[in-house]
Amino acid sequence: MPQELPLKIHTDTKDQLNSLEEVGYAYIPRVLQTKEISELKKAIDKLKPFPESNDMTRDPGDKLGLGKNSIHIKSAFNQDISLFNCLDKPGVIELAESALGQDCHIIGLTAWRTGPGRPDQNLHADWCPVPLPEDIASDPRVKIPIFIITAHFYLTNITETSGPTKIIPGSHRAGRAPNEKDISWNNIPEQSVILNAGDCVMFRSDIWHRGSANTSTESRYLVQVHYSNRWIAQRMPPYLNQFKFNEKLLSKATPRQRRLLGDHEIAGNYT
Ligand SMILES: O=C(O)CCC(=O)C(=O)O
Ligand SMILES: [Fe+2]
Repeated sequence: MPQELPLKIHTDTKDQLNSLEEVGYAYIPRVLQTKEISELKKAIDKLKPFPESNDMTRDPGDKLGLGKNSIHIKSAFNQDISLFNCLDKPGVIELAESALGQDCHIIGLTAWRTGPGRPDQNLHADWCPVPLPEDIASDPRVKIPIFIITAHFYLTNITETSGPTKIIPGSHRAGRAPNEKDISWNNIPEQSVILNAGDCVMFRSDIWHRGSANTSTESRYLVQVHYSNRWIAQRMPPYLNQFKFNEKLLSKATPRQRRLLGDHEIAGNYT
């Protein structure tokens, strides 16, 4: 039986940040209530894929080899107010800001519906920003900065058959991304993120993880908010000035939401 990832309930943001630094992820339970969950699922069902943004759907094309009923839509905040409001959910944004700086922003926001038959992803790191020899990366005196974190908002109860995210705790200390032969790190196996709809898990980009096969009959709904340190460029496809913010949604944004979308104070020599 696959091992379950320990999901510790943290007392405060400092304790959550400590978890991101020590084991590479933090659990934040009950971030979304029932009404928000159902609004978000409805919003995801209505999302329009833009091929020029490399959005993916099961049909036609199926570039990701996604399962039945699957979609993967980037910049999903731009299409619906409930997705827009995932930018700064209370309980989550405080951790993003304390890990990445009070001037952090999002580099993307992706909505997924992963249907029955969605295959296993390979174990990967989204980005390993500081490759190091393993003995240095694992030395407790070395604190590798966090540059990017992703918040996973699960909109479906997750069991072993619904395609849980798998994480190897502590693997950000490997100093490298996994190769195709790696199935564990430091004798620690991958572990399944089993939780309830409305719960959130935040993880740093250098942690080894993957999405797993959906062997159930239900689709798994997931919103990913990708936060980064301000110095990391935002990436909202289609590129070269073709992406246009949805003016109607932007007109309702709070100052913090605008900053998360890139409306920054000028800073440093590069602005
Ligand atoms: O589907 C998941 O649970 C994980 C997805 C993932 O790791 C990715 O999109 O890079
Ligand atoms: Fe990933």
